[in-house]
Amino acid sequence: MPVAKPESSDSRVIAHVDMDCFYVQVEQRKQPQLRGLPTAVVQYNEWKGGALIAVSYEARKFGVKRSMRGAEAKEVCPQIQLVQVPVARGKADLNGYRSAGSEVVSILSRRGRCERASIDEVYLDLTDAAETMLAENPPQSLEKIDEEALKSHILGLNNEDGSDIKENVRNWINRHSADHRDKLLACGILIVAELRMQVLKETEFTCSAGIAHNKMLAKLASGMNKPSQQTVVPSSSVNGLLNTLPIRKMKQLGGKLGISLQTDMGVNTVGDLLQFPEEKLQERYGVNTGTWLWNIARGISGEAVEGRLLPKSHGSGKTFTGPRALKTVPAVQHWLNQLCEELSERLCSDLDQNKRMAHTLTLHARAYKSSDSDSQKKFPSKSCPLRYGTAKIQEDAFNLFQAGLREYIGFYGVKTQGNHYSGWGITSLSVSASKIVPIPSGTCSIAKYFHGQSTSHFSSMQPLDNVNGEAMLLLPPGVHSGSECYSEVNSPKAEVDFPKEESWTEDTVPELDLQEQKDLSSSLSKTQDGFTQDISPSLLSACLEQSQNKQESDITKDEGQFKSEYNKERKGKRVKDKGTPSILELFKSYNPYPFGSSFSQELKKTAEGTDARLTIGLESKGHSLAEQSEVGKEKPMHCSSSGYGRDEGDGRREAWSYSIDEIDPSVIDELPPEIQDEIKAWVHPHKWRPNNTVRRGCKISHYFSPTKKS
Ligand code: TTP
Repeated sequence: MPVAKPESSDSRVIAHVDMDCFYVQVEQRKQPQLRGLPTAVVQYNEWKGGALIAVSYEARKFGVKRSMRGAEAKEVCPQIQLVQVPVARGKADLNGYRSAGSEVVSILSRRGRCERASIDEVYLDLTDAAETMLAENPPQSLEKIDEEALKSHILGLNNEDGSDIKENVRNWINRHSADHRDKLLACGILIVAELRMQVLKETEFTCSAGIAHNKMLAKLASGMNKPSQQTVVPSSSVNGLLNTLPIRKMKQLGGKLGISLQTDMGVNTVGDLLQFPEEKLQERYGVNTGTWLWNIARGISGEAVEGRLLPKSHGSGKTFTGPRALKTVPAVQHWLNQLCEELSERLCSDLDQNKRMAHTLTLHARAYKSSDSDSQKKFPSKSCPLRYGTAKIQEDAFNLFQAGLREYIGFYGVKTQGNHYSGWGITSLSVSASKIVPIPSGTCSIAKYFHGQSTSHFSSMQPLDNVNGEAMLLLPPGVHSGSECYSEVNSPKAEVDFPKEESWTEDTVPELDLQEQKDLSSSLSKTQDGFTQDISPSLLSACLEQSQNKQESDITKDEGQFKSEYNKERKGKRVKDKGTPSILELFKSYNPYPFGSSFSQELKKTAEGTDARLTIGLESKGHSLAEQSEVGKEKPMHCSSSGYGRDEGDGRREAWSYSIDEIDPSVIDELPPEIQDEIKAWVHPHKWRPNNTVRRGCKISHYFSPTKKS
């Protein structure tokens, strides 16, 4: 939670811009004949005409609400135009809305720091622009003030005496006696009005805005007068605004914290918080939250506008309500595959267009258990480091699901009926990719790129194709998905920064309330600790795998850059090149299931009583490695990044075996020295010593990202 500045020093000019009935506007731009008509965007399904997800202001006048189904909307407004959300892969396709949002962002970002807060929401820090205007071209010097600015709602401005409202606004903007902060807000009014007009001109979309001295107040204000209007919160009106504001309406207080404030402290409005000393709030809710509550009661918020035009995370999800609930593992896998395919596509295009990579994959689901007393139990969200490539994401997501399901249903608590699990159903599924960071460019060495590369995260994972869902669920935990390797997403806390992030998921959106979306953002951010800025070595091959034609040239470019950087790094050290060899080629062809390989056999023979193959890249703890290999006797063991896994109580760690046959010897020289040493230790096991540690993050296991054998 940000440490707030004292109120008096907050002279920033912050705007929150929110598109009006956004999806409707996007559809109306596509079909201009719908403009001005009561319209709603509906996510179609057979049940009562599907769920409304956006409603035009004309339709709202008839009482149409987002919570309605299409059929209900028709009842209250027979002439309503229902437009279906585009569909791809059997689910809503939001790409058109996303890019429409980007058009708006590109316009709004012209006057100051801009933070894209969701698909249709933006924060702007216009302080510099306002200061410049005040110094060079103050409102008083303007011949004419734009009509749009004059339509602004200025909280606290008395419009009840019958005077001309626009004239009152003009006077407020032009006040010579105003303090510096109000003068800055006056400039903000003009700038935001101009930006909104520009958005309308260039995109045909209307939007509403709040203008204040901080994000919290600007956000509160933007929703007060819609559509296509702007609202201003001078500091003198802050108390009046907050005194009567229901506590649950406040950003971040829509959930558990808000409920606790109401029930435990008797706080119903934000103003009610004023009665509590800071210490009391800290005592009850902890130091940070207590201080934060004390501050918001006074309209103080130090949260900065982040310069971020791109989403913080990507997500893809779908709900399966009522009879559509998924009740078999294969059904879940089918949908997960669709979701992962979409996610992977978006990750690749983010990489392609913005040179950014995501590092954490998270699976969320909602489920029910009909025959369980603990029916309130939530399906645990699971996350792991993200490996690029559709097949890998699908594989990892499925394993995350299984880990979650095992925990959710209780290991032995499942009664099976054929391939159906009578006791549970999945009502929503989503996969998200977070911790998105730009690829470091320029001087980074390959070693730095790869440092901390996370490999697979599922110990002893079996290929799934031959195992039916039922069997998978009944295998002991360590056998099929290695739950110790998954990090559980923490429960959300109050210090969430925004409720609607692009991580929210399409089909789930109608059923996710804002708090839940916020919770999702929060939980995603909680999983990010401990990750280094790494790049997945499987990335390039993964993207190739996904879209051969389009991506190939870019990938090749990246590979070239990648190789040349590494070559530079090696400063002329001779790299053997026999035409094909490249570590990237190796990644493309790497086979993670090398059972029966001659290498493992060879090492078995030569490694002086210890099965050396399983110690590569691992810190073996306790258990004999041969014992571990028993687990994967029939099926190959999988790798896991030791950095993310939790040891089991018995100290067992993940294992990973390689086939030397699969490693093109000509690429070995391209590897960093640490890795070369490690490989040499395989090939000359007599030189291998159990305690021979290589630098953490530079192990061979960090380079070879396994994928499911096709
Ligand atoms: P909102 O900004 O919440 O709403 P809106 O733009 O439709 O209307 P308003 O003028 O009141 O701001 O959401 C932006 C878009 O996000 C919305 O047009 C459709 C989509 N959305 C969903 O799909 N499901 C939801 O539950 C919400 C809240 C939004």
